[in-house]
Amino acid sequence: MTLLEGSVGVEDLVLLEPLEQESLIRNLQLRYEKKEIYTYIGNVLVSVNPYQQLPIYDLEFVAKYRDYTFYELKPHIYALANMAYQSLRDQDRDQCILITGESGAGKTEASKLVMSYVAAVCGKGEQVNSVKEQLLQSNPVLEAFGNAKTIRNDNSSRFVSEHLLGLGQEEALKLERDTGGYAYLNPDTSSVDGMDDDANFKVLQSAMTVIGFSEEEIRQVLEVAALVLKLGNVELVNEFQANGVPASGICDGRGVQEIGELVGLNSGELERALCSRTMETAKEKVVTALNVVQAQYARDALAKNIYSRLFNWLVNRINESIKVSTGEKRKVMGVLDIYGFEILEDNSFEQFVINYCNEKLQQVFIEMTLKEEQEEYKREGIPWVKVEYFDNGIICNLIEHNQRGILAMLDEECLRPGVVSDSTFLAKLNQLFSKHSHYESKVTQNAQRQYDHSMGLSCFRICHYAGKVTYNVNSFIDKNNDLLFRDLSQAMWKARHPLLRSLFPEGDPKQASLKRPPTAGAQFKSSVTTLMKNLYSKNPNYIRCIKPNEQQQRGHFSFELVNVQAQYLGLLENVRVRRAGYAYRQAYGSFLEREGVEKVLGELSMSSEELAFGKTKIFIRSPKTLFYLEEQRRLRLQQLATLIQKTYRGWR
Ligand code: AOV
Ligand code: MG
Repeated sequence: MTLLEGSVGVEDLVLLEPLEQESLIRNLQLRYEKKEIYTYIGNVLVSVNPYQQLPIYDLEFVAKYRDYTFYELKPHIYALANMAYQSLRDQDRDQCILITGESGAGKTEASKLVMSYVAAVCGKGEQVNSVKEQLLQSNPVLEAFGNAKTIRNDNSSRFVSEHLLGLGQEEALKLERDTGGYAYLNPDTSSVDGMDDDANFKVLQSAMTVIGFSEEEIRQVLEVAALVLKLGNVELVNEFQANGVPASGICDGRGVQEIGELVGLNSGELERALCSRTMETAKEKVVTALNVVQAQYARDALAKNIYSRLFNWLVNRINESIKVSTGEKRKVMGVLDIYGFEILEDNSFEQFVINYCNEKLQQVFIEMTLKEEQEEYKREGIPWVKVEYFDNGIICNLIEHNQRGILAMLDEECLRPGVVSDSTFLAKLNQLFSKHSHYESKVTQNAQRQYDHSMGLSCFRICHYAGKVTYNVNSFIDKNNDLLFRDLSQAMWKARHPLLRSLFPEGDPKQASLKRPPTAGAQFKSSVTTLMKNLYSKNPNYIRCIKPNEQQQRGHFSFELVNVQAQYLGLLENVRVRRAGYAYRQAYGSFLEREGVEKVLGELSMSSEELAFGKTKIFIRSPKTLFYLEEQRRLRLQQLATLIQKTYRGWR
């Protein structure tokens, strides 16, 4: 590995001198222009999307990276995958590979590369091979159901699918080939250059077979997916009750009949579920009619809900089948592809929860990096140097505190009897957090703070680790309440379709309790908590993905765009924490034992603060020292060469 700053910049940002946001981005740019898309921050991998196939992923590369340790070769995703794999195999530690970055930054590609590397190097044998196959085949399945074309990425991981069409099976599913015929499919995105829907569908089917789905299961999965599309075409019309109160009904067309045949659900049941709502109190049941707008909302909520449950079912089903083939006592390597920090022009509930998740990830990241450093110092027997860093616990708390956090306030407002609205929610926040150092709103802004005209009255602002984000509270209450009404889950449970029924266990009247299901915010918080527990129990490996330009074009590097992402990923803070103690460390060479190194360095009369001699490694505090040593080494080699040359001439 070349350490010195040369034409391709430093391979490890820890060695950057001077360390500033700008030099950091320039270094990434320099490397990107030389097609060096990978750079380290210690053992964290930064990856800049090349938007072109680079010849660095073939079996030759796999073989190379398998045989070397982390810093011996150029930075590469295979080096990281190899480190994780070896730690799993040799130290029996469960691994987690965390991949973050914004849409189109290359997260999914990175996760595929990690999986294919592990598949290529892990042992042979029938059992291993079948697990490998299943692992690799899980990708097309998840992509078919989880991806879609968006403005930012032609193959974005979303929970909407259009690849399902182009089936060759449309007869059985009664789907039309023309995607324009489905309200839920965006006609502009129905085809993507370079994507062959028919071929992809065959890949999907064979992948599902390899994973172990039976023909029957495959059929049922496709039927449920088809149901979602058909629901989108169910037309709802205005009706009026005898007393003139607006109600709604289903316009009984072909679509409704097809749904009946597809999943065994009669149109009466469907209509009742979509167009009315049952409220239960301790004493009685009250059925109210929904107007046409409410019914459309219910229909769309149901479709989204079926789809996301189907997707979760697929993920579980795949994991189960891999678990069965590996036997119970297995080690785990989890690959997590997580959407990064997001600041849009108008930020709502979705951005709020995504950014909360990223705030938590940042917290785990810093904590675990520090812990790892501390452990290494301990192992090496050198004293621990206290590291100053920004602890974002205060922001996490502002959001998630059980009684006094923003999420708790939102839930309280959603459950409170009486007139609640987004503005009563905001008023509550303003009252509670007016003095909080990471909370701002138009109301709380006082003389000391600059009055900011860009912030609307219906907004609050959080100072996240990555920057300030202004959230508009409009629809927070509704989105938090976005639960599936019991009428809908009960109707789904009544369908005669085995898979569909199994997706709605709470629809079983015997299961129905009067307890209110958790809000969207509470569900999100609990999954974040589970994720954090999971991370703390595993050895984490980080990949930070960066998108170099908005045009999905090769060779273009936009300084501004990358700058913003680097800020959201907290790269500079990462480098600081990482080199707060000693920037650089390396194992004593096998030829030069500890004493030898000490002696040589002693001769160079280095300051003792600059170096620490650990049990197996030497630690160097600042990059300057390292560069100085490298320079000395180069000079000595030159002297030596000259000397040899002279001697040689003398001989002649
Ligand atoms: P994402 O997963 O981060 O976005 P992808 O992994 O789908 O992004 O990458 C987007 C596109 O960039 C891919 O379809 C490839 O064309 C290209 N790409 C990414 N990484 C590489 C690479 N290492 N080599 C070559 N091309 C690459 V999203 O799922 O939208 O958040 O929701
Ligand atoms: Mg993706």
